[in-house]
Amino acid sequence: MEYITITSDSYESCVSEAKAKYGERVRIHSRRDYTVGGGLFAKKRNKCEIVCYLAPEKAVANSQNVTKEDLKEFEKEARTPDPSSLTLEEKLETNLRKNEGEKSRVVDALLDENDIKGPFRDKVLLDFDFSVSDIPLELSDRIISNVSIDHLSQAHPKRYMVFLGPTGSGKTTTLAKIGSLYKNVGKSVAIITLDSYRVGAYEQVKAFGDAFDIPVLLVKDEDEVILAQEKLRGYELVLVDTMGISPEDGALNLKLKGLLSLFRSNETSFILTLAANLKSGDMMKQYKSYNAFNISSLIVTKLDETESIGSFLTFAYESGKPISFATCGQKVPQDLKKASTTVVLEYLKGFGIDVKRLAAQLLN
Ligand SMILES: Nc1nc2c(ncn2[C@@H]2O[C@H](COP(=O)(O)OP(=O)(O)OP(=O)(O)O)[C@@H](O)[C@H]2O)c(=O)[nH]1
Ligand SMILES: [Mg+2]
Repeated sequence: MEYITITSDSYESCVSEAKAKYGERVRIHSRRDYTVGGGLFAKKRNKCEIVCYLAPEKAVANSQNVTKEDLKEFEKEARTPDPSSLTLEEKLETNLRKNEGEKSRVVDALLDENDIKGPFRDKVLLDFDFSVSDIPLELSDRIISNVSIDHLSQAHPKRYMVFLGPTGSGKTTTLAKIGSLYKNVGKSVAIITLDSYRVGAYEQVKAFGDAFDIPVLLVKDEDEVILAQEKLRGYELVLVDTMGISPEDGALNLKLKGLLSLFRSNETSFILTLAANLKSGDMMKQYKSYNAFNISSLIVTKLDETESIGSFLTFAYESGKPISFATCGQKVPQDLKKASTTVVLEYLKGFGIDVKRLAAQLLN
């Protein structure tokens, strides 16, 4: 049997078109309602698609002497009731079921595409209201309302900010960007680096310090930490760079812990810096290996090297820690963003949310 698909703006216009083209033999096999366009600015449009087939001529002309084949056709037809014969409640019920199936597929696809998994996905989907007209908007709203942003430490950073994280995650580069950011708003900023291990580490951070007129002190042991703290007593913000360590390197871990224990906890924030292109499970492993430092917030780096911020959001939710900054490139100091819901929205994929346009509209 040949099936014909007709698409239009409403069910009624689909049926009119089918009847005009194929006459009284046309039977509706199925119907699908959906929307196109949308996002924050583009208006959504309702569309309807029907799949029809033509009943055999003899079955229409002569309902007596029906063959088994005819009966099968009529049974098939009977399972797909003619929508014009349904009550309003039945119609609503049928549409609702079809729409919910369709909408939950859209939700799953968006969450999969953004690598949003585990407890975070469950939380986002808890009591999800599939009756809303704009599913991507509802979903993005639920995602951002379950993301914790550390606005307080952005506005009032503690005196010591310690940058922790695996090798190459972007600690030193991000520290330089943040140093420049606070210097530009009038804070006196200094840097202490504990990284006397990697060749060129001091030269790298010193070059950033020189570029932004920020003093840099290299400390190698616990006595030097105390001396550096005394020397920098007059500075409002002291950024502390650390060496990237692997969780397996017990000796270096111990050394770092010893040095960092000299920073008083009430005036120090320990920040974990992780690259966005890691899988959420690997981020969690890293987080656990730094847990002894009492991490207070998270920085996500290298957003420019990944498709979506979803893995990081999945991890951040599981860790229970807020996000303070995000970086999106190698340029110092430009490629730094204070974490915000706008940044999160900007890096969600496939939601059709034009954040740049939104920002431009808000500014006008
Ligand atoms: N694409 C991209 N690269 C970045 C970003 N942040 C840092 N990088 C690059 O990542 C590399 C490592 O950055 P570092 O700041 O040296 O990383 P680190 O964590 O201090 O590394 P170690 O001190 O060796 O542990 C450098 O080439 C940076 O330019 C970012 O947001 N995007
Ligand atoms: Mg470094």
